[in-house]
Amino acid sequence: PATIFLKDYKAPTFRITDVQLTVELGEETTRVTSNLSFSRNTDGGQQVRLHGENLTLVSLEVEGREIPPAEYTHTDKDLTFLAPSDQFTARIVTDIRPQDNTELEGLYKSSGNFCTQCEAEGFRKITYFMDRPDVMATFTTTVIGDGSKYPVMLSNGNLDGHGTLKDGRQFFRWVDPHPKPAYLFALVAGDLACVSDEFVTMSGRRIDLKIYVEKGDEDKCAHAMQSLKNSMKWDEEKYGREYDLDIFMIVAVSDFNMGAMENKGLNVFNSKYVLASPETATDADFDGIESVIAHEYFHNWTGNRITCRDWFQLTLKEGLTVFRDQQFSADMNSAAVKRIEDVQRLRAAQFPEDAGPLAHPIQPQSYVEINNFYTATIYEKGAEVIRMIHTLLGEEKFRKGMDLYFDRHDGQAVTTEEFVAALEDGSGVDLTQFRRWYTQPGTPEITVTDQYDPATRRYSLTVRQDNPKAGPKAPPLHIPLSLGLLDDQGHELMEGAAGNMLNLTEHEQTFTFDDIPARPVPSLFRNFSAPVKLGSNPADERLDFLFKNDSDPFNRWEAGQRLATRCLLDMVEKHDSPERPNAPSGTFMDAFAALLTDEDLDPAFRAAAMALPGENYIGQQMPIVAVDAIHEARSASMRSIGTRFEDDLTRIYNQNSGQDNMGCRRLKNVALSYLTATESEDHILLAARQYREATNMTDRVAALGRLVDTDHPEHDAALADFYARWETDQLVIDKWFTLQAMASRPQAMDDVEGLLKHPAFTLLNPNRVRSLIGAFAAGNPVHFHSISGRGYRFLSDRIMELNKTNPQIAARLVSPLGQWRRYSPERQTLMKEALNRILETENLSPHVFEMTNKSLN
Ligand code: HT7
Ligand code: ZN
Repeated sequence: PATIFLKDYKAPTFRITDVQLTVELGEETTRVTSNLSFSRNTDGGQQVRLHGENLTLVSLEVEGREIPPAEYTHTDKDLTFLAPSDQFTARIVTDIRPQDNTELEGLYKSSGNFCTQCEAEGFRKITYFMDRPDVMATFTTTVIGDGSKYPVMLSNGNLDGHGTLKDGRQFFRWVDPHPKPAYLFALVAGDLACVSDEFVTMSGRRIDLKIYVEKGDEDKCAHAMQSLKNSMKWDEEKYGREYDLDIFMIVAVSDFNMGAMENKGLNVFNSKYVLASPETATDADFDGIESVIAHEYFHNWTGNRITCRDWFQLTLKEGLTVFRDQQFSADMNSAAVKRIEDVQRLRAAQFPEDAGPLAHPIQPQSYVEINNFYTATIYEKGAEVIRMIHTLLGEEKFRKGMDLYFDRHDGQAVTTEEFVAALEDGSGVDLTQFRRWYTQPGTPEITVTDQYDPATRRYSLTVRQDNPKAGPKAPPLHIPLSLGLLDDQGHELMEGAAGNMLNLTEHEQTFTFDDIPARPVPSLFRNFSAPVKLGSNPADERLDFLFKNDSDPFNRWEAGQRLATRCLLDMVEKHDSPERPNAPSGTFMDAFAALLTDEDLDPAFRAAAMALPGENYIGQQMPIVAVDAIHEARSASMRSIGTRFEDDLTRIYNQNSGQDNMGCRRLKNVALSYLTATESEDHILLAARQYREATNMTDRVAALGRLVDTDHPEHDAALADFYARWETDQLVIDKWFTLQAMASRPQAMDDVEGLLKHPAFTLLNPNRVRSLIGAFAAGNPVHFHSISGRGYRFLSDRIMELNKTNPQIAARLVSPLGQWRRYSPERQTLMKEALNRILETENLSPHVFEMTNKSLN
């Protein structure tokens, strides 16, 4: 397959300025009639090339004249003809078969309803078009079909009319006055229920809000609707952005490749990010819904009104919008806990990506298949880059820069360079060096040494940055280092508890601080002020001190995690030696003990601080991941903490039971995880009781998760009960698959293979694939990396099967195998064997080819 390069970007010769689309829905054939208005954009000849895939061309007319086949060229990828003049119209009729579309891109069917997914290049599977984001047109869409089967017919914009045609078919006409690229087109038709509300904008306009769901799910939309209203209000208050149509619609579908899609005025959502009730969704699900609803809504300005010039600019809209949704969730909930979760996510997905064969800058230079570039780097690292701009400019100047960006580029398709220039011009802050973040891959590694001279009362910090992935000659990045200095009582030594912001711009730089009465303890990169790895490892005593005293909650949590990581790594290192410890160090245990009695802490923060780092994270700290030793060290630590602090943990468990509060539930369930780790009968029965008596899904799933890892009779009983109880709720059954996919008990691999044959399992539903196969590969290190190679074969077999029906989803499963360099030689061989098997598959899609081929590098 061909590689596409950023350097080859050329503006289109012609633009399409208006689209009049008629879609006649059929059970066999769906007919799409497209009336296009073209106008010249650049010099460059008369040739017009339209993208098109899996289409049957019925007819082509230009300026009202039917064009005979001799006058156009037609391949399986495009349609080319000559423009008669600088401005002209064309009418193209095509037939498609949405009912056969298992790739879930273009127009397809989900649970009997029609829906679309056009980002990135799906519109070309509906009709011939200049399917590139810098071609922006107004759209009028008429949907026609059988009103008894599809009473609801939706598209982008405002409703302009509906009725019945002479032949009895129903039609709905939608007009979207805002020019948009084709990737934001959407169409939905089906027998759906609707939940309505309204929002009055800051200028007093009344907006209809509609959430469409399958019948019977109406009672699970309240949280999504409230999140939408909160998002609309927040964007007005924080960024001065008002909604711009008369109606905002969300449709929940059960077959969806990603989380959701920001189509103009008609967002299509994976039902996982809409439907929730306390009985069926966990607290984490509720948070996920809030942030995804906000994310898609915020795209209306950062993505839709101002879009990307080309797909190399994807982070322009995605990084910025993730940053905005993170800010929103931080404002709605605990900002500290939100920041911890965002950093955990970055470290879990983006850091390995940036250190492995699939590393790329947030603005890539080339790609084979754009769908493979919806990555943690583009999204999560992209958001960190915007956050650093926010930190460097400060709240007020950042807002000025954003205001200028919106004013200057409204209605345009732009580059990240234009974004940074607007931020620079609006704020007056020079971002010349900062721009390197857009083109350098890799996670910078920071080493810090400090010195204190009591005679001069001068303290100095020498900070060094290296980025091995970017190569030894890579120029230094501009890195904001938020710093606090604490005295031996834990008091801040510098103005303002938020600390000082240092600008690290050289490879190595020394910062000095005068009038420091005694050697301070530095608190570095407060609130995780830059997406870097801190190499230097302070002594346990210093970490313990920061854990107990730092006023920055992120760094307080971080110090605890570092202390825990150090202990766990020590246990791993001594795993095969006679002095193998079976518990974390005394310093860690004392710090943990302090948490158990600190009632002043926010319960959610306390829960986050009490949780041990996960096995994958511990593995990331080792040059070669010692899979089994890590698992044993972590399990032994859980067990020893549970045994040593049984009374305190039981007290915390009891105190926080029966409270209708997310933080309390989280804290209680962390306590339960330590208690059950002891494997004592009493605590297993406690989990079983919690499972049975739970009044919400958070508690039920937390308890089931504990039972799934045991051989106790309650294991089978609870799993059977859960399935029987929720058999008809697909989102809940996904949880049932995931819990089993992540179990570490010895027979878990047999269980996972057996689940493939379960009647509820299907490779055609992406949520189900993620719930079993994705969860196994990413969340079950012991079995996935089993030295038998069974886990790798299991994954590669599924990728090869999925390659035939849904290449996007297949390709997304490849990356765990790409981490082979981080494992022992035996595992490396097996992982590469699995990758090579995939590469030898017949009819390999470009999606899977690109991911597999790069993963072997
Ligand atoms: N902008 C949306 C991306 C998306 C997508 C991309 C590829 C294939 C399917 C997809 N569905 C949605 C989602 C977002 O970031 O908001
Ligand atoms: Zn997005």
